Amino acid sequence: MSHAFEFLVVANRLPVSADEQPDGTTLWTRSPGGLVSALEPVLRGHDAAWVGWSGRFAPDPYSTEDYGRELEPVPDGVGPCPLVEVELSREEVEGFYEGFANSTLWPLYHDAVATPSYHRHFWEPYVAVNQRFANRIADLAAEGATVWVHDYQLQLVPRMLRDRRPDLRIGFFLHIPFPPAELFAQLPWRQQIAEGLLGADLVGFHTPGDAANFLRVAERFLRLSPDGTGVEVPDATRPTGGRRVTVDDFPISIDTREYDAIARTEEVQDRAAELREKLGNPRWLMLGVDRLDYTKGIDVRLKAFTELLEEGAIQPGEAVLVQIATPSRENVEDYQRLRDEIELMVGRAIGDHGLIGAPPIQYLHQPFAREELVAFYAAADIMLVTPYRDGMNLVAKEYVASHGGPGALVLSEFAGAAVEMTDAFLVNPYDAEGVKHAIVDAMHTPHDELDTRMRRMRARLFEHDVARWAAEFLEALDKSEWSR
Ligand code: ADQ
Repeated sequence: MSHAFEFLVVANRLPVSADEQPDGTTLWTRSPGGLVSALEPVLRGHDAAWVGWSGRFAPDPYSTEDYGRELEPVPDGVGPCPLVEVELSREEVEGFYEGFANSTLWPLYHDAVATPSYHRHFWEPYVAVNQRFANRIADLAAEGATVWVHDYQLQLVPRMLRDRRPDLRIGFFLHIPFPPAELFAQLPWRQQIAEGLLGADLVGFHTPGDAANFLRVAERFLRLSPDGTGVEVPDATRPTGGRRVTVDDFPISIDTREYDAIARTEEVQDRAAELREKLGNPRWLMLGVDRLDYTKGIDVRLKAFTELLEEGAIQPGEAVLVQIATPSRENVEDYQRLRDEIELMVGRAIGDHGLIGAPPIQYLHQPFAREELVAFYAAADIMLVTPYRDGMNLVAKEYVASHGGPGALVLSEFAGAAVEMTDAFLVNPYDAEGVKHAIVDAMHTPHDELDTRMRRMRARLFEHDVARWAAEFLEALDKSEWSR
């Protein structure tokens, strides 16, 4: 592709997935998601492309099995804009993605709730893959183009890109939390990561706390002098010898109107009623929806719910907990162990407290279509979102957007969403008694109060949707020092 683009979105994954079929052809499907729908208008309005990995493995030049195999190029028209694939081999995915991204950075950035692994054989492919991304972008971007890099898999890209293309306007957004400096200190490559991010003109986070953590890291490990809104970094290519990096919070959101509209359809309303019916029309339908990830605190709510059954605060048949846990990162060992732990907890609770035909917990380890998820949200009286740490947590927002009437959101203080959603029943997920209290409180709060709290959360969510998030980030990038 020799065309030079004015606007590039860069993320680990392309907004499509490629499934290789038994007959050797590739089936391309669009991955629906908040980021794609938020960016769609911007992508369409600009001369734009999306750079990322397709999810399939590039041939390994050292493998005889792969001899002569080539990847079919991404066909035109499958995405919202031209898609540029960065090819990754199976080995690179193991080191860069399953290794450094998901076994080092993911646990470290989530308060080390699982022990991060620090291996040079993870770091090296992380550097190599980030460099490949940077090279691709450098070759594709028009003079003075805007580049928006996403997430923890690509933190070295801003600096690598600036080294080759100082003319570009570079924004970076982190979708997960940024840890406190004391924890970030563990990372053997802390300086390289901090410098990598500071290659951007604008670095965005979900919450003010994340932004403050990052500025403190710049101070402590790079000996810079940040102020409240950014930091000056040395830059020999500038006449002043330096440039300013803006650092700010941009809490991501969802397409609120779309969730609300889906929830209002007759099909979804009927399905919500049918789900309640099938679950035995319990007085309280409680719901958890998460990727099966150890940061999400699925165990927290299972434990709380089970203890409430044991203590009689919930009578058998009175409440049902539906836990939807999407399969996730199944090649990473911690995730395999977590699945066993969760399924043991569910099995025990059903064994100890189930009635014939009426288990107190329904566990679904499956992906669902959006309409079906919305039907669950619409049906649920109490939504349980109890992560130990979460960048934002879109599920909390999706519930509020989809649940028109009175309903209660039990929400961890350690989710980014808690900053905005102060009308939720906020809990400390490490405090088992506190979580139980919040659930009981949610069960017995009068409907008119639940209704008022829900209305306030919905009003905020309608005003702050994902389109506004993207627009505010791009506007701030536009105003960053680059343009002066
Ligand atoms: P995630 O950790 O994936 O995202 P979250 O924000 O909750 O967490 O988003 C999960 C998404 O997956 C939601 O849109 C949800 O509807 C969907 N989903 C969950 N279970 C599903 C199922 N069974 N079938 C289909 N869809 C399902 C990361 C960060 C978050 C941050 C987002 C966005 O960890 O903190 O909010 O990025 O920045």
